[in-house]
Amino acid sequence: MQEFVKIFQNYLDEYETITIYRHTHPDTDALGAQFGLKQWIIDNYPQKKVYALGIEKSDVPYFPQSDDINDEIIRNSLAIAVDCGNLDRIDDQRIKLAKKILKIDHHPNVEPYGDHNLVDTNCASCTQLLATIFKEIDYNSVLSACSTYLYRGLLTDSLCYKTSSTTAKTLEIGAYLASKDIDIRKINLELFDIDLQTFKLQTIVRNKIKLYHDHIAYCIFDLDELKEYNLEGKKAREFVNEMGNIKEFAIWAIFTQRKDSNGQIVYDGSLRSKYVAINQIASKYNGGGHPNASGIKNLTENDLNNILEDLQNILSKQND
Ligand SMILES: [Mn+2]
Repeated sequence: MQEFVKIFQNYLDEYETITIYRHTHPDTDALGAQFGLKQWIIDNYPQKKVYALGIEKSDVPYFPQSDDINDEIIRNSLAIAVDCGNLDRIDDQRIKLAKKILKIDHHPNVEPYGDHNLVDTNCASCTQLLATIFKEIDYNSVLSACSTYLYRGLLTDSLCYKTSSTTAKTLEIGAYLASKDIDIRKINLELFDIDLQTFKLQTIVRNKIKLYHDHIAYCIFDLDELKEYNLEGKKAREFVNEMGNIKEFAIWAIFTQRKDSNGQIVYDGSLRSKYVAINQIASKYNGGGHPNASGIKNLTENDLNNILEDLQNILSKQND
């Protein structure tokens, strides 16, 4: 960590203008890291100019909008990219214009695109890494607003300290941030309270769940239902996570109907699993993804039955 702190401080000392970047479709860790870092620089280096960039408009009310600046400013700046493993995924590709790039991240460093890469995969979140650096520099350098941004990222990327990436250090940094006059209750309400419509849709999903054999849960939304609930297929499939913490479910899925270009009814699906890898099966059905989270598309009614059977087969094999 000492090495990280030295590199970070040297870069900051050298540049008067700093531009900060996040990945596309930013999650709370990306936004928390970006605005937490910006706030920290404002609090600790008030004479420097610092901008948070990102083309996509964020609809999250508790993060500010991105700054709007011209290329010239970027050309004269140090770029710091947070929470982003590869350069292509950065939301403002003008990062390439900057004098130097400093990458600060917690994903595997497969693409070390920075002039320096401060990467620690042992951190549950990028915000954890940033807070660790700040604490090391000066225990008192993190103030309330900065801490609130960072704490949001820490909480969401660690799924409230539940992921396997959560360590004693994650909790230590959580305690450190909590000591900086933040409103923990308010942060949790903002992050995790859902609106009434979402709550009602969750209830609908729960009532629709069917079981295939004993450990595969699924639910299907047909065209009429999607219309009735005013839901796009993609949005409906996001409710797949509703089935994620049921002891009996090893694999769970949501399928949604749509009409293809020939007017035929086809199904798209989101698949999840607790332990067994399902991405091989997803790729057999016009899809793919991660071992425990995959998508499939353009299935016929027949495919739908077959995929359930295939999933049951890998489960049985697993249990043999
Ligand atoms: Mn992250």
